[in-house]
Amino acid sequence: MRIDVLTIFPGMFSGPLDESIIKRAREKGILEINLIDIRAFSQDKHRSVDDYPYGGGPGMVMRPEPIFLAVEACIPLGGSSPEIILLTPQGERFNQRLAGELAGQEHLILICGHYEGVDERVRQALVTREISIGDYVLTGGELPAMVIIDAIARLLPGVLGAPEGTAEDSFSWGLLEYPQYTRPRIFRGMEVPPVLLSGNHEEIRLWRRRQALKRTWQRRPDLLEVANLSQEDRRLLAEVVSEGDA
Ligand code: 9D3
Repeated sequence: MRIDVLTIFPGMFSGPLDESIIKRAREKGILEINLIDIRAFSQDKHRSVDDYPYGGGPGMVMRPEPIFLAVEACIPLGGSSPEIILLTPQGERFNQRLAGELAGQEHLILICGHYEGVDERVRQALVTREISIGDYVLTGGELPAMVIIDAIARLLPGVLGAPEGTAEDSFSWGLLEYPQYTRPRIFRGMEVPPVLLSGNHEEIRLWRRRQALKRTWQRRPDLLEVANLSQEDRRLLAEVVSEGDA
């Protein structure tokens, strides 16, 4: 997969995309990330990328020309048309479903918005979808672009090692995880639940499932509304709810 990122702050991307799993995905050639400095496509002598809003008002607006030229430079002649995504607080909320959808594309162009926004004609004539990563105010689209790249990268075939922890079964999907422990068995007086040392795999499975359901019920009851629960899950959940403890 190829991802072109258009930004006025390409330096912000050094680090997060050069480490760990994304670094390896790039080295393996599974993921190609190109950082494009929008300012390099500004034609005026001051290399300006923003201007005053027509009609007045506070702040600045990103000029259309450098963005159009940068996007056009990314579109291969006679190739399949890339998805052109504007990162903006006004976009569709990013989630795992959208990550999966985007991971199926051959070529993405991510445009990082800034200032008070981008000229509306970028939306009108260039952008194929708009994405927000959540309801909080950031300074620009750069961190959202990195979040989206990270979520997509781990879904690309061959990026994660064994597709064991990757492809969660339909039952685990959308539940919070059960508590995990490693050595030592007693750390600063806090003990590992004995069931995990019992060697009884069925007991362990039931305990973990119960813990996952309990945690989800306590912290994210909204997830249980849409979760795919088995008969056994419903029984365990009913126990957890009737207990009503912490
Ligand atoms: C002060 C300007 N705001 C007026 C209500 C709108 C605004 C525009 C641009 C607020 C923040 C930003 C910068 N943020 C993004 O470009 C952005 C973003 C975000 O702030 N939160 C969640 N997802 C995203 S995606 C892009």
